[in-house]
Amino acid sequence: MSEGSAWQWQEGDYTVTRTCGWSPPGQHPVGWGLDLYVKDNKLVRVEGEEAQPVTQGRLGIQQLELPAYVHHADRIIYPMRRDPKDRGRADKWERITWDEAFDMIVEKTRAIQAEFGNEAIFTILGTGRDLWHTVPMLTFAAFRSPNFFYPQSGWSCYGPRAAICAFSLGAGYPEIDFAAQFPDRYDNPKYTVPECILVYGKAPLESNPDGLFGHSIIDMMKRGSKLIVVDPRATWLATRAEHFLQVRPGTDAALLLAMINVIIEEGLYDQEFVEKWCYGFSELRERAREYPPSRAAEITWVPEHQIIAAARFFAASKPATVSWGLAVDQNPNGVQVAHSLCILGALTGNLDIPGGIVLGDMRGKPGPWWGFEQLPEEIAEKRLGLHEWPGVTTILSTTQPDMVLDVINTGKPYPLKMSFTMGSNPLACPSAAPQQWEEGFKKLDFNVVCDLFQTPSSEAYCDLFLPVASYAEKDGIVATHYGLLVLFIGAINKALQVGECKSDDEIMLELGKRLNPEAFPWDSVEELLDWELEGYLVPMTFKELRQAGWTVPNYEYRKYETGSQTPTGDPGFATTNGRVQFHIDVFEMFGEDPLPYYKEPPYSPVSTPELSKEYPLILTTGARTWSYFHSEQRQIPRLREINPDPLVEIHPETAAKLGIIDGDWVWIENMFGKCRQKARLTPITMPDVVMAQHGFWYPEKDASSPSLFGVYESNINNLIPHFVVGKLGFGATYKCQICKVYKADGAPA
Ligand SMILES: Nc1nc2c(c(=O)[nH]1)N[C@H]1C(S)=C(S)[C@@H](COP(=O)(O)OP(=O)(O)OC[C@H]3O[C@@H](n4cnc5c(=O)[nH]c(N)nc54)[C@H](O)[C@@H]3O)O[C@H]1N2
Ligand SMILES: Nc1nc2c(c(=O)[nH]1)N[C@H]1C(S)=C(S)[C@@H](COP(=O)(O)OP(=O)(O)OC[C@H]3O[C@@H](n4cnc5c(=O)[nH]c(N)nc54)[C@H](O)[C@@H]3O)O[C@H]1N2
Ligand SMILES: [Mo]
Repeated sequence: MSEGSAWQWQEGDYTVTRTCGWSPPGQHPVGWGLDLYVKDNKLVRVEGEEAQPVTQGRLGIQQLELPAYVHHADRIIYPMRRDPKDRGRADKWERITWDEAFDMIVEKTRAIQAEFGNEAIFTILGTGRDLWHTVPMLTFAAFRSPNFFYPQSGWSCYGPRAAICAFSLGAGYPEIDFAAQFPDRYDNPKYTVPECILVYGKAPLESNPDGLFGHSIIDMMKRGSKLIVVDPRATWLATRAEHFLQVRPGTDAALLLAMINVIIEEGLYDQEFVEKWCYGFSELRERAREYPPSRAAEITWVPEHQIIAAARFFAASKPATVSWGLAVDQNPNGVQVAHSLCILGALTGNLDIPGGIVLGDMRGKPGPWWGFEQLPEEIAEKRLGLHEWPGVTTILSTTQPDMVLDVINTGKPYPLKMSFTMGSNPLACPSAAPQQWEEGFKKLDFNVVCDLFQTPSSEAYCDLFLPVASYAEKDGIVATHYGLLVLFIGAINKALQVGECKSDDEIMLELGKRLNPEAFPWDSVEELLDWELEGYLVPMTFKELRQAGWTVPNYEYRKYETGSQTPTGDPGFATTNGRVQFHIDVFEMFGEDPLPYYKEPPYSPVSTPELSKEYPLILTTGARTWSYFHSEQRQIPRLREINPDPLVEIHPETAAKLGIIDGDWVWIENMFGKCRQKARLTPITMPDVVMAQHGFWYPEKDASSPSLFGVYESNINNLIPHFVVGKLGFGATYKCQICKVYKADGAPA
């Protein structure tokens, strides 16, 4: 500990460590600037670090509760083992040493590899915590298996947006320009405040997703930005928007195609940009003609005049920008929604201009592909979904998730035998039809879980539990958009040690050295982080970064003009023909329509009118809450107090018809399953739409099977079917289902 260093110093009895938050506990890579106060190896207090240029000392309640999380009595702080015959028995865990744990993994890995091949091992990671290089390295370079995935049906988060953006824009990730890349932020002379921000199916104040500090939208509103919000719920931002389009869930592609129609037919597009940089304009115009605003109004329930006014407003604003969210992905028609949003940005000439849509370039080394070169070609060829789901597997290094469950069940094209879960709680949170997944995991010979707490998933299927360090207990790097669009890079600095916990990177490195030492030349996490910084094209070592605290890259606008957008250095976009593709050529090869189109949700009053008689309400799920990150933090008292029960939002008129009052426990049910949540009456949702929270389990309940902390009692994913996804394998029905709601006898037992 270097007294008085820039990142760690003494203040009275406290050692203060300056750091940038990422995970665990989960949050996305905003890089919250924090000062951690530690006394006698106890984290006592967290302060916002005002010098961090993006968050400027502002924190959320989850960051403030870090001490309660780090020192929680339920944390698992030693490796633990359990006989596979005792899966589901919480009383059967036995403490072991790290050496025993690593030896066990090596032994099982070798045995499975010898009998069934490397591909019989697969790894799972959850949402974008700082594992997007760790798990691929572990999979490809340590286990030398081609199979890793993120276990949400239809890969319904971020991946679809990133992939479609790569296909149509040849870019990393498009984000609103909130001046994160300038140390002096909005005052930088290169920057322009957007005139219009289109907030699309996103709740950024609560979610701060993927590198966007949500509160910056309010900073920009204070500087004059006006909003268009498209959401079925009248969110806080929607009520302050110039245009609020209250859309029927799952119908977004029709709405956007109508906006594109208005912009083209009224000649409001940027002709010069389109002629010079875009491809497929005339086909797009023809397609958009199929969606006049009158037709879109019928489909989406948004009045025609509002669609026209919003389209005109967006096109007239310069710069205008788009902040698109999870509702784009959690929809089997989501590829077309994503494509339409990329088109909207390009058509109006807002790509990579100050205050417009900033773009990640394609020159770095994206974390998800790290270690991939270690796979022998004949093994890489065996990646599940490589041929069946090329839309997923061409741009992303993972498998198609739903397919994995089918392969476990059928053993075809080859048997799967071992899983390694890092940073996911599949049964409580991401997986559709979670009980089917539980059965699937239980068929495997050996399951490893790396987590901080026992979860419903680990109790259900884990045989070897590896205890993980929180971000207060490790060194690491925060890079916005996982390196796909680096606007800010921060150092995570270790402030204390809890039990024998290790960081995910330490676990990966130690296992890698044992399983395939040639591919793991780094002797410390610090060396690994130096290599990671190189991958992000940051000319700094980790030591230098931590001394500086953070760095912002030398961001360049209009990279397509200079050649910085493409790996080859050629001007243009990194697509098959160097242009923004309104017509995505490769989709034809994948059997998909190359132009965006609207398709009704698989279950809706229009597509399944018979079912809708029984299940008359439209169900959307998972709008983010202040207090929780997915299935985490239910055991943190102050966070639980804010949102003690799982809530389903119901419009008061609908509730009155159903005889439901605020605070009643209700059943939410459809043809796939049911669960119990507490009614929250609110006019923010539409009368025909209910919104149910996701990820709820009860750490205070029985950990053993069949309760598994009551994981199925309030689990909204009981109602989401397995493998009902879009044509390219992306998008499921998490935000566009149908259901009925009726009063329950009371709370779950
Ligand atoms: N119905 C419905 N379901 C949804 C959603 C929805 O909107 N509606 N949202 C979906 C989305 S977008 C996502 S991304 C998924 C998320 O799904 P998951 O990523 O699986 O998220 P969690 O359930 O929080 O599981 C994370 C687990 O990893 C542990 N953990 C946290 N950080 C770390 C870390 O850094 N390392 C390790 N080793 N462990 C860690 C936590 O303790 C927790 O048990 O959920 C999806 N589920
Ligand atoms: N506090 C907190 N922050 C988080 C997370 C968390 O669990 N908790 N999870 C993280 C993760 S992994 C993700 S992916 C992000 C997601 O964060 P966001 O992208 O902000 O997504 P959501 O909050 O799920 O939903 C955003 C909005 O979409 C609306 N919506 C629902 N259905 C539809 C629809 O069909 N069409 C349209 N246009 N809108 C719809 C909802 O009403 C909601 O207001 O948040 C991240 N940040
Ligand atoms: Mo997500």
